[in-house]
Amino acid sequence: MHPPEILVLTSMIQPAERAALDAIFTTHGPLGSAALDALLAARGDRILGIATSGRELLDSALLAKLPALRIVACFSAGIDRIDTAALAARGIALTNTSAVLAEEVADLAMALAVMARRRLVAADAHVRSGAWASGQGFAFGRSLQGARMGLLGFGHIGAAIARRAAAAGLALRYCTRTQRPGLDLPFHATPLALAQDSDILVVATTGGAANRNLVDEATLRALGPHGTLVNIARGEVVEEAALLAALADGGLGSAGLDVFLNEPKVDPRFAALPNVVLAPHIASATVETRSAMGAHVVQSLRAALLAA
Ligand code: 8YV
Repeated sequence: MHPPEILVLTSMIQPAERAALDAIFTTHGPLGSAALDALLAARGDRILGIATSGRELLDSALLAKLPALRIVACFSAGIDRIDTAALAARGIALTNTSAVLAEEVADLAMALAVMARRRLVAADAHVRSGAWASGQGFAFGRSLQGARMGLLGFGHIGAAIARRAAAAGLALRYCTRTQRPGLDLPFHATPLALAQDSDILVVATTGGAANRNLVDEATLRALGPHGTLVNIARGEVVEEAALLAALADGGLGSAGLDVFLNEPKVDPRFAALPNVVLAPHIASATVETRSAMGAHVVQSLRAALLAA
């Protein structure tokens, strides 16, 4: 009995978990486009599962070449580049790692909020440059104590951020498409209303076309000159040109960003801004969490394709 064949579209699964996939499945990929086309032409009808990530495109054209596909296991929370409607129409299972990585991503969201409001990047430079030693003063930051934190999105990640923020003394409010029954926090129906009632706005929504520019110029400027934006979701959710302008002219006080519109080719204007913390999409990127995410992918595929 040959092991079930799966297609691996992502190179982000760590070696130990990739070895686990190789041990129980016949694995193909990751492959360049020409080699992938050749594989699909030769064996596409034998591929039963896919291991992918939120950064890979899995569209209807690719799915059409996989008539026997039964499961897609996604090594990420975000599934905005996966044609989920096409999967649902064919009854193909889809799993992701939202629950696995939520605590890790929430840690980084809180770190970005603290670093942005307490000016940690500028503080580090102040010491390294010798400015402190030479007697130069360092301007105050803004406190998080009692600050109003608005959560835009309240899934696994938003809820994990809320637990941390509540324990740290922040006053929580949220905005989601529909109000959450039983969630005893102030609800706002729009991002603008949330920003008008927040000192810190944390973007924890899904990405994709439906949420493009959800955080627009008016919302950014409603946070104000002492306000802070944190984005650990997707770059396209925030109107980036408006963000750059508001950070540059003081309409927005500070930002902590782990995601960008055209990452990894980040707009060079960010590098010139002293009031922004920049991270290279590392919210889930720890040894422990990436290993757990890979194990979740292995288990999802095993359960779907090797169940007794
Ligand atoms: C991924 C992400 O975890 O989970 C997501 O949606 O944005 C990332 O942190 C990482 O890219 C691995 O796919």
